[in-house]
Amino acid sequence: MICHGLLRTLRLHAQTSTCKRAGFACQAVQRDSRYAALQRLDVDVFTAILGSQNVVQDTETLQSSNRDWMGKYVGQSQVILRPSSTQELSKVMAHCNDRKLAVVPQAGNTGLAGGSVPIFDEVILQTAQMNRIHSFDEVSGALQCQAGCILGELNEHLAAAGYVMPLDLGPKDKCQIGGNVSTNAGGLKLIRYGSLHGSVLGLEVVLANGTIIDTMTPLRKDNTGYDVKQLFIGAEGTLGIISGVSILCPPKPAAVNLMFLAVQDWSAALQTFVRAKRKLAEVLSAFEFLDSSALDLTLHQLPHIVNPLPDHQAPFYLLVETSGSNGDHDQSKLKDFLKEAKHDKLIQGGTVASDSAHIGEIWQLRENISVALNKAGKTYKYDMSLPVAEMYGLVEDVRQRLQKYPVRVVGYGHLGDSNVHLNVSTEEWDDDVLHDLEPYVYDWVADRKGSISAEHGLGQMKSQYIGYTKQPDTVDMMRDLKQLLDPNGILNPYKVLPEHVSFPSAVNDRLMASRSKSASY
Ligand code: FAD
Ligand code: 2HG
Ligand code: ZN
Repeated sequence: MICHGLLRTLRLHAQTSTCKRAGFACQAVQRDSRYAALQRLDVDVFTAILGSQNVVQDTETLQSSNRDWMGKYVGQSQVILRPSSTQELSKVMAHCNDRKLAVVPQAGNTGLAGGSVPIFDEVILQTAQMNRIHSFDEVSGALQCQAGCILGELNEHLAAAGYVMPLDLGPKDKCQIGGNVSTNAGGLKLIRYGSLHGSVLGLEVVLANGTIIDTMTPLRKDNTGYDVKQLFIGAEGTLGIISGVSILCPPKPAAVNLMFLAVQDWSAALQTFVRAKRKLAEVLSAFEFLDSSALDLTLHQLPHIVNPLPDHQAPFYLLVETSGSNGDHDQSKLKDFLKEAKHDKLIQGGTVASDSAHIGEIWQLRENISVALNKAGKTYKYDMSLPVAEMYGLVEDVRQRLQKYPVRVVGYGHLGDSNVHLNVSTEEWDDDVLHDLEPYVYDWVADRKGSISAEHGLGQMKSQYIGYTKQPDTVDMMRDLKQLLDPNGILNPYKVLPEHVSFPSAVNDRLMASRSKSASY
């Protein structure tokens, strides 16, 4: 029995190949003939369920919804569906399942792994109209809403009651809570509020066949068997469509300070992090970093962004935020921290922002690095979890490796979460650059037992590399779960769990050895 799974994975591995599309890797996928093509009859059924205004087929809207935020992945869908309620969504899914029409859920379409757009002619299922807030409990902090609510708008709603969402990320004015949960987004405050696996209390999910799974509890504790909602957090729309979210929100901090610090090397950055955890302790709410390459690129591409330290040149910059309930208390902690860090020569210089305009200005710099990269040209984008001491080594190594090319290698990310964003910026996609990057960077991460996706997900960009982080038996178990929940495979096909999975050579050798052993029985 055990070998069955391994053999299944081996068979898949034997077919591994990648295609090249204009200098970036994509899976060697062909449209799966299991899926039906959209017919007039389908459009009629959708129109009867949703009304004609919510079945969109105009060329301009189709073009923009088929294209991801980076302009890298472009699908060929012929129809966009916009349900307003769980019931409508359920009816649409039941029809798609009966007809074997493949479906891509799309929320704010800010995903960075190509998961939110079709590859072929999949139906695009947009959740934007499912944007009602059901309830907010000012005592417990439990918010219940539809999945299409925009993150920034939820924050505005909560502000009136003195609460805030337990996650924050650059595209907050576009991304939706359903998209956040489906990617298990990390963002800028994970160090403080933890992952969505902890703060999501319950979900309502519509399965591929239209069945509605309702776990929308406002309760923090529920140990009645399997915690089913966890399956859908980070599933990137491959197991079900999230229609409702129940989430625990923390009180909005009354006092916030943000430091922007220059440090001379990676070791000083790490020591500053340790010092911040010790000295700032419970008020520490963000610990981010960017290298000088990220700073220069962002200031160059986006002239409206302000350099917080115009008189300093340093290899690394840190954003260290405190959030608490008592300004004086936090200020005194912050002063102690800065005094020690300066005394021990950890930091070269810095500035402290305590009013919201100045704080916002500094966050703008950090939040716009990806926007600047998009403006600069094409970007090979990687999002790795690595042991924190080693994580910048990846950026240095790749910079060295790509020296011969006219590229800019940029490193930044969530130092406090051991998550580095390695970005290689080029004018145009380049096969040679790609060849030197992949699978090299994935091997680099696998060798250190890291993760090839810390927060953006696998989407269509990284799915074939899932085996560089997940073990073969785990991949097989994921396939079984997918088969159970979506037997026709209509939900976000070709993503996350592709037909062909690559494994690093060490895993391959083990699989081959185990296959020859089982063959001798
Ligand atoms: P989409 O992009 O529309 O969808 C993302 C995935 O979820 C797709 O696979 C889609 O099919 C699926 N999906 C969407 N809605 C549903 C649903 N209701 N049910 C089931 N599946 C669904 N990410 C981080 O983690 N941290 C960051 O700091 C961060 N910063 C970013 C900064 C910028 C400038 C940009 C452009 C992106 C950033 N991202 C970040 C990535 C992205 O914003 C997040 O992944 C976000 O959570 C995606 O939300 P969305 O609403 O745009 O989802
Ligand atoms: C961030 O932390 C996002 O800013 C985007 O996760 C990272 O574009 C990227 O590489
Ligand atoms: Zn990030």
